Amino acid sequence: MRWFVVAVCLLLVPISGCLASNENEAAVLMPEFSEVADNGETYDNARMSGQGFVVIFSAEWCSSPCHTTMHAIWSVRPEFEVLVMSTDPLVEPNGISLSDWHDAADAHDDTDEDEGVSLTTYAFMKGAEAATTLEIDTPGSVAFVNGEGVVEYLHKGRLSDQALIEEMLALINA
Ligand SMILES: [Ca+2]
Repeated sequence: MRWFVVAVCLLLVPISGCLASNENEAAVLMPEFSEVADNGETYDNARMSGQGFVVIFSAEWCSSPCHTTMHAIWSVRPEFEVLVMSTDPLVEPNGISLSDWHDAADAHDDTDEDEGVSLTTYAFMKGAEAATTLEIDTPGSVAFVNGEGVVEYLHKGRLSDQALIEEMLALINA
């Protein structure tokens, strides 16, 4: 059966690129997005192209497992530019602004004596449409995207496995 499919593809290649599209059919692309983050800068696909990047799908009101995941990635790769997108379409849900949200995430590892780290290079923004397109309906998922915009790995739920984070950053050449 397979030879037959290949034969048909060969016949169609000049008009449809049949073989090429078959090879790529499993590729999931980072959806189109353009969002203003809490730092006032606009992030979109064009800005992020040519480099591997990480998107944490979270929400303003998600502390667990979201904050754990954010700090786990920071501990593996401090000062890496991570996009933190909210799956909640509401502007300032529960009165929480993007800046409030960033502050709360920074405070996750604070103790009485020590403020720990601050996620200074993380950009917090809305992203419900992108999340929906990727079929992410709950906060706490992480997308590892390569320089061509392909989602190489989509992790659902808490991500605190440092070896796995290292491996996926290598996968996207980040
Ligand atoms: Ca902190």
